[in-house]
Amino acid sequence: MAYFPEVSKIAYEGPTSKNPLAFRHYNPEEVVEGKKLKDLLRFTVCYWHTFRGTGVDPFGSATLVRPWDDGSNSVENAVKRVDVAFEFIEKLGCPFYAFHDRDVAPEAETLSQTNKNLDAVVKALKAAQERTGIKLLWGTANMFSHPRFMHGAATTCNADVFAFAAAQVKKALEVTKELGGENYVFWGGREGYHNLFNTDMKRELDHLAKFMHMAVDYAKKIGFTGQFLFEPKPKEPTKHQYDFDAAACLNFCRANGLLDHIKLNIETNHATLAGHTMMHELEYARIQGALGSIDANTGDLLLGWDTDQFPTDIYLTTQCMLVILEQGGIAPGGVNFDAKVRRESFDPIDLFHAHIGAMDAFARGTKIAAAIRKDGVLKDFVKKRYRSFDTGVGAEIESGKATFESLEKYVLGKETLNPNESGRQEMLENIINQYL
Ligand code: XLS
Ligand code: NI
Ligand code: NI
Repeated sequence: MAYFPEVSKIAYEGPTSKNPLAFRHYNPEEVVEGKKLKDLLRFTVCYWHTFRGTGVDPFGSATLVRPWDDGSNSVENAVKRVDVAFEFIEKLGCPFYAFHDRDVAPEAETLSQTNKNLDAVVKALKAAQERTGIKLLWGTANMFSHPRFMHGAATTCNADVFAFAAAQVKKALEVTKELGGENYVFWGGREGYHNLFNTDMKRELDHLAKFMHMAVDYAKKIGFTGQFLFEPKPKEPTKHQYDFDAAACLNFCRANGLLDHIKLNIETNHATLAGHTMMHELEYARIQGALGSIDANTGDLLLGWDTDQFPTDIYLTTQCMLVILEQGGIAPGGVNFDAKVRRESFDPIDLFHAHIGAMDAFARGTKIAAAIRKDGVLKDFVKKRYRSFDTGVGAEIESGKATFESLEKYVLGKETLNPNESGRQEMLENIINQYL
């Protein structure tokens, strides 16, 4: 049975194509910086927005038309959705998908029944993966929707809820392994707080560290060799999320001996909510060897919340790819479209338009970034800008030889300092525009 009968496999038709259901820039076989685009970008469809999104917002109910969904919480409905999802992902030509345990299978009254539901759907997912060759980029656990997690999961004040969360992640790791998932993600969910009058921050952070160590230990025990990813987000749902941004996450990992086990999953809309650009967050993670994967979406700068829109801005994707190409790719991570169609875009076919546009935007950004890198325009400028540290006193500073005394002596012995040079920001911005 075809759930998208009006769509056949989306083909690459080149930049002049007027067909809205074709790629203009994403040619999976095209080689950029030595890698096929499909292997470099590792595009991923995310199950929660694309197959569980309904279009609800705080002011209105569901709007999205999903004819295959009977609206029930049954396992049958969940298994049927697997067929829909894989037909969609296959027609789109996306090599990966990602999910939360609770998006793919319904939660029941008891944990044991919930696990059985999950097993039934995992069986269907596994068969669909084998049939289509589509792979799992990452799995994760939803520990924020159910009311039990109102105070958080690993940072809850209720030890029973902590235990439940641990059992849930144990199972999520098992199924991620079963499905050959290449990564496992921790996004904080409700790991944060609203008010310090009722919060023991120290205890909560210690518990979170214990929880993540337990996950790392259990993964080792069951032979799950995928990469762990920590996803920063500054706010929403809590006012203060502990995983605020890349810097906060890396500090947490470093302080708690987790740095060797965990990399970051950087999301565009979370970066901007934290008052950073995506490029800043990516570069901050990359220079510390911690850039693991990305949640590729975009926010709306006029709205102050996580709107999770599909990325279409070539300037943004170019900036992302400048950093990703610099680190030689993103594998075993990928470019996951943690994005949802607007509630006014309610037809199933809008899912295709959204993903095609985002994939094309990333493919174009990749080629633009590669051209910029090939000509060395930024690299050469930046290298030259710091050349005073290549020799003489600068080299002594960098090598650790210099001290306050030696630097004072150096300055006292000099008539005048070397003059500053222009940062040429506008010129560089103009040069980048020549490539767009
Ligand atoms: C929510 C997060 C979430 C994670 C996975 O804002 O982006 O979707 O990516 O739990
Ligand atoms: Ni995300
Ligand atoms: Ni998000």
